[in-house]
Amino acid sequence: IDWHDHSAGYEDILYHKGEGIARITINRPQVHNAFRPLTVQEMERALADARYDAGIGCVILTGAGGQAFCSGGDQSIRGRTGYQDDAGTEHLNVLDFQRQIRTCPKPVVAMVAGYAIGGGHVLHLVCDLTIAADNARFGQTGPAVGSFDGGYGASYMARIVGQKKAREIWFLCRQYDADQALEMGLVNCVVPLAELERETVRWCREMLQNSPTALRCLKAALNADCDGQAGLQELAGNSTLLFYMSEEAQEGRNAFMEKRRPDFNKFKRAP
Ligand code: 2NE
Repeated sequence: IDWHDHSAGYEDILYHKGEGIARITINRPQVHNAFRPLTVQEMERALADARYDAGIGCVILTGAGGQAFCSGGDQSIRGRTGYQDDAGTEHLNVLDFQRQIRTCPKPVVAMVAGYAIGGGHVLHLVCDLTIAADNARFGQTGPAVGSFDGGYGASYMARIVGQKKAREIWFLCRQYDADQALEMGLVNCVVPLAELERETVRWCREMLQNSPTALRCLKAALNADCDGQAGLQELAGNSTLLFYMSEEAQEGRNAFMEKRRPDFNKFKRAP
């Protein structure tokens, strides 16, 4: 793929676009792509850009170096209440980014080589699809390092792998290889490391052939099943979007603007 570099202005990530795909790469390989607040802020900025770029149909999230997708929060800057930025303010802003991935109306695909561990594991979990290299290793470390993710990291994980397995993953802090992850339903496929990007792009291209509105509504529908009223809001927002496109809805707006009574009688009621 002919990637165009949009990384200027970013410090902790690389950002590329090509053929309707945006690729966000965590670029801190010296710490297995652990994130600090700045890393998360930059991923948020890039994902917002990808969302609002009408030329982009899906997003790849990955890590640089081939040895790690992401190893979670950078423990060297962990303070009393979160991860410290340069001003000393402490954040758990990765939780906002998780929600941003969920509510992005375009598919977000995790492309995982090497470690997806701790908060990095939860990041791949909340992506819509995960394509794993054969060197990928998955797991949670929270209870071993004095942390946990009781949000998507717990309940959404349990929806994917089941309650017993989710408790095993969290309570024992083991690591699982790519084949074990595939067996648990944690990833969509496993390919040799050398094939990882080619295969991920192949999945993206297939999705790009399909109706973007259908994908958008399906993502919202699948989210709604897990996300309570926020999920219903997201799904309902898509209904509003589709309704705005109809003549019936436009009649309401037009009548208001033309200061007349709307004529909804001309629209047939669907059975
Ligand atoms: C990922 C893992 C298992 C890899 O082990 P190994 O032995 O292959 O590599 P090593 O030597 O541990 O790591 C290489 C370098 O990366 C740093 C290491 O300290 C080491 O640095 P040097 O000794 O070469 O200077 N590094 C790796 N992960 C880091 C991290 N997360 N923060 C800072 N430096 C890191 C092994 O490295 C590992 O277990 N890493 C820690 C995983 C972890 O516990 N992550 C945090 C979980 S909590 C979390 O992410 C979280 C949350 O639970 C809730 C909200 C927000 C965040």
